[in-house]
Amino acid sequence: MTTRTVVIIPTYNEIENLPLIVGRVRAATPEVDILVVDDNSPDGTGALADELAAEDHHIRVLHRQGKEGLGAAYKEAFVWALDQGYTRLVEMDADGSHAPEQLPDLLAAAYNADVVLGSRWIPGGGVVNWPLHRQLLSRGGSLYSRIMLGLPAKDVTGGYRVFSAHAIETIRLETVHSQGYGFQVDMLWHAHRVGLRIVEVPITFVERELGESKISGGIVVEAMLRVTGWGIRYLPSRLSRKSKPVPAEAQR
Ligand SMILES: Nc1nc2c(ncn2[C@@H]2O[C@H](COP(=O)(O)OP(=O)(O)O)[C@@H](O)[C@H]2O)c(=O)[nH]1
Ligand SMILES: [Mg+2]
Repeated sequence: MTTRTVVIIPTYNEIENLPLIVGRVRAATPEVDILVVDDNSPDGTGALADELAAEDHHIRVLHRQGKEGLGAAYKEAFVWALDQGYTRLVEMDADGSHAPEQLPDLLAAAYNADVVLGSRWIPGGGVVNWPLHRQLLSRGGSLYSRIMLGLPAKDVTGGYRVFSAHAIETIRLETVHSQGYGFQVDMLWHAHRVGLRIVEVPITFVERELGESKISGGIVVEAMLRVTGWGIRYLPSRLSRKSKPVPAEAQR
């Protein structure tokens, strides 16, 4: 089967970053397509995306009604991408934190995995200019999720990932309910439970220089509460089956 790859870039008020990230992706991986998923950004990011798409047939745009969070944007984009026949679906932030120049490394790993996680917290990975409180949140959140859920990864909250179409189909998106960044943990938790092959590839995450972060306390609390709830709910079965994957049909 031919490999067809799409890089999905969710945007909310990223008008300064969008042309930069799109240009870098096109230069680093000319054969892949790009889907910008804009939540009706007040700063006009969506209109700019349309202009870029009009000049380059590798670029497509999905316009959503309003800001509903990263999870909702990605879910709609995944459905679109499967429908279009893409075989590999990449998640990438618009703000330059995920270097397109490292995408070939992730795509190479995708030949032997269903889910490739760009990882800051394995040897060779790291962060640049990221405030200490964000590093602690990321490391702490990853550690907590590993303990509570038995997730087989060091960086569980990252948003630089490659999923095979098979992975997205097997995960069953209608069972993934997290809206904010907890979505990333949720996807990984689903992937793990259905027994998909997950690998981590080191990345260097560079904090944005333009625009503003959309993270909020509410997003962090949502993720924490969900992880705690899942951990408690699934602890008995984890203990009894020592982390044997649960078949897709058994998921709720
Ligand atoms: N479509 C869409 N994109 C979003 C939303 N929230 C965040 N993003 C995008 O998700 C990516 C990561 O967001 P960012 O604010 O940089 O998060 P941080 O890196 O964790 O501080 C960026 O490309 C944002 O524009 C949303 O509600 N809808
Ligand atoms: Mg960012």
